[in-house]
Amino acid sequence: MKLYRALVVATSLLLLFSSRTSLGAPPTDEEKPNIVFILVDDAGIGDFSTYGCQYGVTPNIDQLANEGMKFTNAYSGNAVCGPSRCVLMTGLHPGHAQRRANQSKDGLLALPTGQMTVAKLLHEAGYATGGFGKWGLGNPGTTGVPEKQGFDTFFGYYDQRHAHDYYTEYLIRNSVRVPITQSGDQSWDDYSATRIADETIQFIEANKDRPFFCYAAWTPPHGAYEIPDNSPYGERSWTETEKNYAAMVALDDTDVGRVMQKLKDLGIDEKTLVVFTSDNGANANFIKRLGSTGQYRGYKRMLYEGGIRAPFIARWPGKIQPGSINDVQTTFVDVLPTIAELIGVPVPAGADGYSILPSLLGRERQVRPTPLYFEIYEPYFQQSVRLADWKGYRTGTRDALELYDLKADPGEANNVAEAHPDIIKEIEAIMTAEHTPSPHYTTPEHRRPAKAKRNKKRQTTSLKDLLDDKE
Ligand SMILES: [Ca+2]
Repeated sequence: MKLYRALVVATSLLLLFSSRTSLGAPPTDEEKPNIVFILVDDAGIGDFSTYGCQYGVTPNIDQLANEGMKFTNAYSGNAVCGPSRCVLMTGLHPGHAQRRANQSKDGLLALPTGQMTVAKLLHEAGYATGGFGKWGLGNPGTTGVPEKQGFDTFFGYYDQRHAHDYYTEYLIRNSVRVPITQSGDQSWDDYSATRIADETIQFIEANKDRPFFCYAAWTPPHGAYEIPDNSPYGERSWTETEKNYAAMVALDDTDVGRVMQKLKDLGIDEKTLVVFTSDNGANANFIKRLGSTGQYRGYKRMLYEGGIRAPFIARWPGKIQPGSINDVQTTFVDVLPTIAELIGVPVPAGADGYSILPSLLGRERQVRPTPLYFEIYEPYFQQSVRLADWKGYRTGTRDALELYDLKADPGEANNVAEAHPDIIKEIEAIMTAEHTPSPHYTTPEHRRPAKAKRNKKRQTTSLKDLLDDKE
């Protein structure tokens, strides 16, 4: 029997077991936890000391892991901002999701009317819903704005490019511009991340007496690599960009500490599930000196592990075992079904993921019932599949598939495709089945056109293109 089918059979049994054990009476309002979902932008798994950061420490995030559960096989939604956030919000994997690159043939796509989102699910269940930071799934005037996608309030950047400006003249609240007075000295008061973290904390305080969903989609350490004070790393013999980037990771850690302190001061930290993660792997600029993608190959925009491996930590006192480590394979696609189970509502039809609540609550050792599938259309079309410990990767739909054994080779250094034709066939079939064509993107058969058809100008993506981070 093929590995995939064997896995499905084994895990169907597990799911049957889990559905018996995890289903009970739906939680009452009193039992519904608050949810604080902290999503930082472009930080790699190697930026956090609990995951082995080589250049610095993130003590508040370490503490979150020490008091909660740390996932060691977690992935973001995709390898770049918009597509990753689309997976997170909709519960659709990258072969089904609307956004498969930051841009498309039809420009910047906005989430459509009628789209199920995590925020709508929670809003309909009576949660106060607030988002703070970068949205990226619909600009003002479109159907995709957060206040039409389940948020009572959203404060920050709607447009991804606007989010590059940390000393902006305005931020946006529910599609209305909020002027930011710039003193001109690029102080903390002028810095957008300060405002956004302050608003995050104010929302928590304002909603302390009712269930709330706080989506803290903070922008550091995404470029522009600017921060009023890079002093934690100011003395290092690094470039200013590297110092600023590292200081921006440290700022995220400080702000995690501020949120946790507020939850404790309000006496609600025991009824709050806090999740910390990042939307995609680190930018290529930070892999060499800082080791921001840890032991993994690749970086942001690549479907090698370095582009999609994510820190993922969850803390919920009395429910999640402190200091626990979980190796279940999970991606952002699982957030929507997990939250649905958590609040006792049915998983919306069409959702691709699985609830990892049994893992969070320590009820069972889950094994993922289906492979993990990713695709992305920038800088060129790529697909990847994680099937147990196998990792398949290819560009185009007909280019040769690379195969790695992640257990023996987490750095994807040794392509073992030739030795495993059966696994290759299986993964190719999964890639074909999970990829649904989208009218917004053209799917190439090959990364580069055949020689005879190739234009004089070679259609390659240079490292410079990758480093020139436009979104
Ligand atoms: Ca990002």
